[in-house]
Amino acid sequence: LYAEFSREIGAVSTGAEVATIKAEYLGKKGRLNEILKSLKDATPEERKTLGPLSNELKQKILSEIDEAAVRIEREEIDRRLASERQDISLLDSLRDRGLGSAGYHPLTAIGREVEDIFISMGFDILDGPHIESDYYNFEALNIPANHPARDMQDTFWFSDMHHLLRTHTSPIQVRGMEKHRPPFKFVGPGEVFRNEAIDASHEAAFRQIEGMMVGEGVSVAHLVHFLKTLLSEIFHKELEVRLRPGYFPFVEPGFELDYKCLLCGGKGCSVCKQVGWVEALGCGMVHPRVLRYGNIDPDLYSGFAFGMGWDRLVMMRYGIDNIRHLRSGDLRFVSQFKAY
Ligand code: FA5
Repeated sequence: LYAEFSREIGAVSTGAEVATIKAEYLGKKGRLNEILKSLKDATPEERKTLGPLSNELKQKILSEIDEAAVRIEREEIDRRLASERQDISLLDSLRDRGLGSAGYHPLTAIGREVEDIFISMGFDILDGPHIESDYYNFEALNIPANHPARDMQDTFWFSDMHHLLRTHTSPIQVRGMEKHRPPFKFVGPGEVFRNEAIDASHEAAFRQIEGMMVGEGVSVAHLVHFLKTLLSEIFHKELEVRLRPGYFPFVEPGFELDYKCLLCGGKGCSVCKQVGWVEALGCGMVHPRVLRYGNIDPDLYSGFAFGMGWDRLVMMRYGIDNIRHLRSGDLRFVSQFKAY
């Protein structure tokens, strides 16, 4: 009986066949049960040896049936893996079908480069919401209600007049101070929104990268060092930059940093408004009142902060002469930036 079973079980290739064999040998009317039934006609002596023998046989058959079921399941998985295999990158097949290829949008590509540079300098990456409260976007940044500086950024307000689309990434400074105790340094990249006239270098939705470092003895020298390192790593060369005094209520002193326009070499074009320099970022030493809003004692700690225009960085890096291309959704534009 076992020899016959072995031959049959060795040849099965489906789960249904295994079930049939199981019924044939181990079912109520199965072949093993027939043997067990016939034991009643055997002598007590014969029963003594045949009983344990048939039990042993039953266990052996059961375990081989289990093994066969596992083997078949595994074969079925292998078969499906082979037949349902998919090329998840799809790059080659898209190219073969003449459908072009995937690539990062230049804003994404530069964003990742900037994040990597800051991570290598020990900065954390923080995030914040697009919809902000008056408190985070203005008040905690030393811009109280009715302060004229509120008019520097044309704000999209919600009808409750307490919420708005953030006009800059600076609210991330306040959120960062709530989470971190000095010393700390972080950057916060993201989309910002302003209700303003659009031209070659101004959008109503654009990106900024906020940066903040707070600790004992942090000075303007640190600020200049980090910004210079960032710019030379992004452009793979020393950029010609100039630092001008700039007014932002949340820093004191405040500066604006411009770089020599790479599109016209400083001669003047539509992006730099014929002045030869592009406004890259605002920065300065964090105002003591802002540190206090973050529960940081300005007598013990100082810090710098900057907010950099991400779109303009991308434009300089790739020689893009109009900011509107970046969000045009025009495939002829984005397909020029390939991942390989
Ligand atoms: C600010 O938004 C400040 N929050 C920056 C700051 C942060 C100062 C921390 C001090 C400390 P400003 O409005 O100048 O500043 O914008 C910063 C940069 O964003 C500009 O230098 C420019 O590169 C970019 N930018 C501003 N407006 C636009 C726009 N409409 N389209 C594209 N880029 C813009």
